[in-house]
Amino acid sequence: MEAAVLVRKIKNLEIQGAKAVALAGLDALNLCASEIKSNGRNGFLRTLESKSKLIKEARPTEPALKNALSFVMGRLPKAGTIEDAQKAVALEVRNFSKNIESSIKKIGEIGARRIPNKAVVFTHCHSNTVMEIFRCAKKDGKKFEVICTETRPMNQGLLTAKQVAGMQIPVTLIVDSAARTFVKKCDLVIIGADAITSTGDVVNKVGSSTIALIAEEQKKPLYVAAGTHKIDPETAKGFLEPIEERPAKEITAKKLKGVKIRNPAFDVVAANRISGIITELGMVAPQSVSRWAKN
Ligand code: RUB
Repeated sequence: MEAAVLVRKIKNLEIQGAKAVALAGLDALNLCASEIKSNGRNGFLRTLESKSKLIKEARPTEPALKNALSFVMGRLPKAGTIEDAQKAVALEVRNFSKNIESSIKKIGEIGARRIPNKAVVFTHCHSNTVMEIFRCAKKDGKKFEVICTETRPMNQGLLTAKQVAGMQIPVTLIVDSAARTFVKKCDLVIIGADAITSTGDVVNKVGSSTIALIAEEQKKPLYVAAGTHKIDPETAKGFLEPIEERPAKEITAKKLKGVKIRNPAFDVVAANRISGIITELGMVAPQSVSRWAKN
């Protein structure tokens, strides 16, 4: 596959979820490195840097993607041939990808311990990390059920429901607007994340902040499952996490005269509404992000 095709798939959500986006972005960078035609090493590196920037821009609210690509670009050898640089890209892409996979495995084990036997777990959108928690809890012999939202406008919740059912876990799919009715009936909420800010706020699929408010109102714990590669270092410098605004056609294909359509893909769950962030380093308080991020 060509790098440009992969980037298109990331942009149009054929590849979705922060983990899958980061892994696909790494693959795209590796493909770019093998596609670049350049005589000199410096030209190669300049072109690769601009390709890396384009890949990062495919999904603006994805620090895991940005961190992964910056990590690889920052570890390329300072001297040597183009082939040396290409080999280094391939090696670092492999290393970072393995890192993401092992982080999710660890989060799965830690998160599964928070699911009590016979629990009803509420989730939103589709998170590969939350899926791993469900997989581990099932493997541990826990009996539990899942309620998930359909997640308008792109219906990622249908994938969640399908995968959960595939694990032989009872699952109920609801419309997003029924969230309050069903959070009342659940024992805990577990959602994924696209970004973690330096103050411990979490950015996830639009609707997450409403679910967090309901969870607070109903006194239900809300956990966020997310690896530390999702921390956005830019937020520590004072920048706000950018919220991706997606095309109006995702909401309706109809032309509605005089109607403005807004389609933000994400919203922000305040740190004080999060009972814990489940990371590969352990269950941590969102308020302690800046401390554990350095370790
Ligand atoms: C997906 C979304 C998910 C996180 C989970 O949004 O908000 O909750 O990405 O990440 P989109 P992970 O469908 O717009 O990509 O899969 O790494 O747990």
